[in-house]
Amino acid sequence: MINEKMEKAFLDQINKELFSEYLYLSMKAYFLNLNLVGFANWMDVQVQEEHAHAMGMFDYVVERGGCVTLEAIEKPESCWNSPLDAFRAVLEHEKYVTSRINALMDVAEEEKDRAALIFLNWYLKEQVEEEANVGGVIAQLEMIGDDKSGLFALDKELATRTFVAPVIG
Ligand code: OFO
Repeated sequence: MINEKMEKAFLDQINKELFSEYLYLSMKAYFLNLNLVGFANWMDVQVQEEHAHAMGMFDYVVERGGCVTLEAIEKPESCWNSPLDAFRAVLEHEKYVTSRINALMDVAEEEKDRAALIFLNWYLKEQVEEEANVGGVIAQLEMIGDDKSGLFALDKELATRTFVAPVIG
């Protein structure tokens, strides 16, 4: 059974994951408005991933006998200055999420909740992957600069990203 402190920490993180889903949905709209459908597809996959992350924790809390109380989701930004600006915001956000996962693991350590630590390992590895992925797109956007054909080529590449439901835990 999950204790109250761990339950609260997990619920807080579920809210953060749902905010991530919301943020990337907002970015999807931004890219659709720019007619960059490949970038929008990349964000759509991100939306589905974040939903899966939230639901993974939701299922975990329920499985451990906890009670899920959902809080309001913060309003995300809706405008960015450029694709590069948006992706830099993604990286900043993912770094923040990584820090929150680490904080959640700190609580699990304090509470000697080893099952939670094992479960959260998956999320930590996922954060390493997410930051690397986003960093890769940022590097390409920096190389492209103002070159429209480069942006078009990258849009085509990002259109190929597909969602694969993660096996969490
Ligand atoms: Fe849930 O990994 Fe991004 O935020």
